[in-house]
Amino acid sequence: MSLSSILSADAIDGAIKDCQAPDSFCPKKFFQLCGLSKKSPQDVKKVFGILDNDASGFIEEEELKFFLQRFSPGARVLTDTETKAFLCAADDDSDGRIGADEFQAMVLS
Ligand SMILES: [Ca+2]
Repeated sequence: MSLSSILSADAIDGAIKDCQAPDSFCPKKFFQLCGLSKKSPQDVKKVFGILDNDASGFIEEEELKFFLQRFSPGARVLTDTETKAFLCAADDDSDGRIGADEFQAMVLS
């Protein structure tokens, strides 16, 4: 399973280019630009599985840092500020990591 089977390469490129400058990443905007906001809950869950690199059932801060690189290997890593803001925005139960339900709620709401 890879992201390119769910999202179009052009949409991914566009979303990555939009946040090339450090600290310009906005998760909501990214999910819209790459087309994920319009996908089914099942597809969003598949994407979650790819982002959860160690298959722990959660996206931890260390994995979140490399968020853009899962979409495109040449993309930059997120800055600490972006990683923390992303985590805060999604982490409803404040356990310091993003669960599948939290990810889905963030992407689809
Ligand atoms: Ca994980």
